[in-house]
Amino acid sequence: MSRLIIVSNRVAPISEGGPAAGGLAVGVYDALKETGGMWFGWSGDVLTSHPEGIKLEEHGPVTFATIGLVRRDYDQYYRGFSNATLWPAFHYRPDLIEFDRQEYDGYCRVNRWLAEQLAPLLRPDDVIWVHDYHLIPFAQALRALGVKNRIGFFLHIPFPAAQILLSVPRHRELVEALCAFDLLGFQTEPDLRAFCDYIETEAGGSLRRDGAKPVEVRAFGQTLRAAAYPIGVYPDEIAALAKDGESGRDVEIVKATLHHRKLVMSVDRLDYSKGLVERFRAFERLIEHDSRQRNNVSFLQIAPPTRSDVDAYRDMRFQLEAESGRINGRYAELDWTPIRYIHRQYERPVLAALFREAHVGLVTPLRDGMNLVAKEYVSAQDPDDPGVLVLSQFAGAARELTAALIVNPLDIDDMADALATALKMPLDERKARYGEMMQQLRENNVSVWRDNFLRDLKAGA
Ligand code: ADQ
Repeated sequence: MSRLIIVSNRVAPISEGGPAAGGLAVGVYDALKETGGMWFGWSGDVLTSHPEGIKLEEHGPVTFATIGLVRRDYDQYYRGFSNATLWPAFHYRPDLIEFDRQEYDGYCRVNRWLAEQLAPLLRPDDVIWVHDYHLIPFAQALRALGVKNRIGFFLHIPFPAAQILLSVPRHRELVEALCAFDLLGFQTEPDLRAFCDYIETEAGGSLRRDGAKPVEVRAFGQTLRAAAYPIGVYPDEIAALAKDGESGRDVEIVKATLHHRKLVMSVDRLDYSKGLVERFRAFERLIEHDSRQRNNVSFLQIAPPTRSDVDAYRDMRFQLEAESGRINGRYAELDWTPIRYIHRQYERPVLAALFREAHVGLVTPLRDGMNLVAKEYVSAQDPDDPGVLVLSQFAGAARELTAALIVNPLDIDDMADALATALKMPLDERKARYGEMMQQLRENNVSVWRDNFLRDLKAGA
């Protein structure tokens, strides 16, 4: 059996291969354990001088291969082009794009350097699966080194409409680099369509569709295939974690401080794509318009800061702190704080147990490739008394979780109305919506995502 080689910007710590880990880490690690193989990527360390070489750690049939980055590489490849240019552009925020030619050069240079580190470790029949926007030029870099293996790419974030992508300088080079992969995977059909549209209208390429099979793409002298593979979770494992955590300390504290009030809950990385300001205002609108909700419902937002060395993230953090302070100042009572806004990471079992306590999961990104929190919230519910998911139409997950209350995250009233509907939804309706979504989550769990992608990647050989 050929080995699987996973390449991603960060390598999940080995502890994340356990039951407490996220869907992606577990799904990918399971596949690695089956076939044997390697997970290669940045160690997360920022070094003062170039590393001696790759650090290899064997765990059964899986090798973890990691390497540090020097400060300049980190600044240009990771903080710069990946997170200050590609991330905003791909999340439909051209107004936030910062472009610097040296950062772009650094991005390409680090991709080439990473490819040079990996190439000597490869065997001829290895299958290589590269993840996410940090590594768009990776296949091109491997091909330049003579690597002939099958190489697939999965984009975890949205692929933007052609008119947005045109605002990224060097967009054509990026799409040409994508065409060096054998298979491209996107989260949803609209992402796939956006890519295909660019190929036809901007790259002068052509497409061939054959039923449900991946689309065949011809562009830049290459032939490759592309399809949508929505990423999932393991819903039953999350349900078990949530149930086990019911009597945990954190859950007890939340329950005790709620005093039987209802709980609306959100969990996100602190990112401008997640729509947090609009969400705070929607909660404010709910308590502003319906005074009976005051003192009857609390909103818990858990959002650990990320990428705080990128300006747009710092600005957003200040804005959110000001908004939550303003709303709490306006409505709080001696024994009630409307918004609890917490900047920290929680263990997955604790999050799952808190999701189970929450009457409403409020997941309203302005754009999101998929959004696993929406899937985790539904999975964690008590089947006999499930909560209600309020979900943005712009999360990839909205295409599958159609039994959620779907909202436009820019329409504050729409979100406030959905919150009011969710908070008073009768048990029968909650159960019916939950049942429909759980069935969908079980049918398309993270193994299905991974197996479909790897089947198509190998089938083209
Ligand atoms: P993210 O943008 O990070 O992922 P998401 O899909 O919600 O967004 O996944 C985040 C993961 O981190 C979830 O498993 C969540 O439980 C966890 N998490 C978030 N906040 C946390 C906290 N405070 N403490 C602990 N854990 C927390 C990118 C894309 C998404 C896509 C995923 C997977 O942006 O659109 O769904 O990859 O493909």
